[in-house]
Amino acid sequence: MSEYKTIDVAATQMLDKAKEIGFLTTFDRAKAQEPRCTFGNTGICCRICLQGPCRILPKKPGGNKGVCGAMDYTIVARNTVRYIAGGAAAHSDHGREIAETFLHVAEGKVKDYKITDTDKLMRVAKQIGVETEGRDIMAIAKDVAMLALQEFAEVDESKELTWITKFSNETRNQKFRDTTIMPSGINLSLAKLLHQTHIGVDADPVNIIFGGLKAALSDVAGEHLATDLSDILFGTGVPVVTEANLGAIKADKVNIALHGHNPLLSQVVVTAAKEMQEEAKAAGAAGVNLVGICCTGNEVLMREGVPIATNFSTQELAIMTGAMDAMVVDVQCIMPSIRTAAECFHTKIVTTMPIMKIPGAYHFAFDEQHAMDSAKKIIRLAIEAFKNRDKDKVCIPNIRNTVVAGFSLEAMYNIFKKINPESPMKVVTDAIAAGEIKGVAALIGCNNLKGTHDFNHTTIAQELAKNDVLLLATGCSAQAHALAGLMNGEAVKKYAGEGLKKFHARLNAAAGLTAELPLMFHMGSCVDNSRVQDFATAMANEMGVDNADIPFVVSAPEAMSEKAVAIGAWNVAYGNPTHVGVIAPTVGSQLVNDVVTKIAEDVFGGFFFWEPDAHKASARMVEILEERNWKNAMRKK
Ligand code: XCC
Ligand code: SF4
Repeated sequence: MSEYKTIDVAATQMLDKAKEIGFLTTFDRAKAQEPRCTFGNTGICCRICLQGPCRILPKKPGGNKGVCGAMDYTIVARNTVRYIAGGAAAHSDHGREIAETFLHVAEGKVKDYKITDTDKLMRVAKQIGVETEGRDIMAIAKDVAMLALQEFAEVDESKELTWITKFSNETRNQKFRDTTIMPSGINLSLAKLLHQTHIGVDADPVNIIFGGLKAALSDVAGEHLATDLSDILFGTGVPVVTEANLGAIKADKVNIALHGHNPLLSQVVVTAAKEMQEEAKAAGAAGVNLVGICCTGNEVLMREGVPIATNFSTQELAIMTGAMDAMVVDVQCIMPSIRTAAECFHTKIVTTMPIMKIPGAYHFAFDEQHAMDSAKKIIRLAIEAFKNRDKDKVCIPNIRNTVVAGFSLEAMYNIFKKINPESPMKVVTDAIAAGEIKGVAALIGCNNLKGTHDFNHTTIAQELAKNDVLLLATGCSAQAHALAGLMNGEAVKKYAGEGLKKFHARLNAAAGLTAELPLMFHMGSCVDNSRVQDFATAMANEMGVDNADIPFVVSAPEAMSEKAVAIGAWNVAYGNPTHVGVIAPTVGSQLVNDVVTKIAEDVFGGFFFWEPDAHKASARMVEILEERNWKNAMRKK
């Protein structure tokens, strides 16, 4: 075991190097923050108004409430749902930006983007009720764009979000209506939630949580339309074979990392890089080599097969290789410290979005009218930097693992259809009914240095696989598996139980791909958790039961970001048991904690559970799947 809190061998090597040159990484900073303040850690510190921070101090007279009289449950509930608002705002703003560009494509106003997947455009249009018969593609695209933008703008509270109602089944839609959490407009529900949690507004923790769930459903709509419109613009993922880990950085090439979340610019960088190989060669390099970090990395991996360099907690370490010529970042999960790390080397940090700048970094403002120009300028900057690279400082860990990725729901259906052309999802539900596999688990979310980097992700994956659970993955969790060599066919042989092996063998025989299917199906970035929920909804439809009855669990083994809280919350609303591998800051109020971990199950069928221990968490997930299978079997009798 490494002296550092990571299981990644390449990361360990780079942490040694960081130590040598005296660069303090996020691993050092995480240590410096210990011990944490108990009030903050348990959620009972309120900073919502300037009279605060107020803490709950039960031993002092008057100390059991905030200055305004807010009880622990109000404070905890407000803090929790404000995470959801932050997360949903991030996802949805990303979705809105894609929708804006999508509209301009439909109007013929931009030259660097086009409609790539017309089949998906037609499918989405039909699903959301846009007329397609005999109409021009661009007219259909425009209607889809307008509907997408209306999701944000709607203020009529009698309306319902299209991307919720049209992609969820009727039992869930009714559940959302009955519990008053069906949103009408994305912006409205986020603004309302901030209003609801202002000082002196809502004191009722249950009402606050329901406001939070409404915002979380807005998050689903923002994510789903981001995924749909990105697929239509850039193509829907198909299986690709590539590699992961720092060894994907090449000593003889101009290396550019694509980091962040929004594919609008990175996708164009991929196209530009193909055209600029010669320019790089003229500078003495063997070509341009792109690698991905975090979800921008996942986007370009799914569609273009760009290798993964690393995930969230180890982003600084990609720079420590000394061979990273430029790191291009857009939004979300970008540590400001990459700029400081870059100072030790020749690396150029390039920010690209108006809301995301880092002092001292280059800023190439993204503008859809000049996307290709910007992409080329960025690559030229990297080529220039390459010329200044200090060869003596280059040290790339010789670690790379084969990755088979690119499993959009469409790609998975294409495989399932070869076994069952009529009802593709029946391939999965039949295997569950036959007891071959126990169910499906989605491994999602971030890294969190309260634990050991990537340990929970990979341990839970192995444990669930051993117990014949079919695995889906997104986000930094997917990257953790890829980095560790779990996202390929070899890992199936090594870690899958007998049933899961049989299931995979059948899929492999049908799929007829050159590579064997991987232990977990990489469904994309975090906004692509909408694909995961579509998978679950399809299972429920196939089984003819409510979402809350399907053998399906979700795990965010190292959750960190506000977006992860939003995703977790809507998963619970959709009826999914949701494991979180860190203790959530809801434990400061027994009442709120009970609502989200127990009472939620009575209302939605889904619930949270906090379990930092990967083995215990896996055991609990297997138990949940078995229990749901048992109940389904009883129902049939
Ligand atoms: Fe960020 Fe999406 Fe979390 Fe990774 S998984 S740390 S949110 S990059 Ni989304
Ligand atoms: Fe304190 Fe109430 Fe202000 Fe929160 S809202 S900081 S509990 S006075």
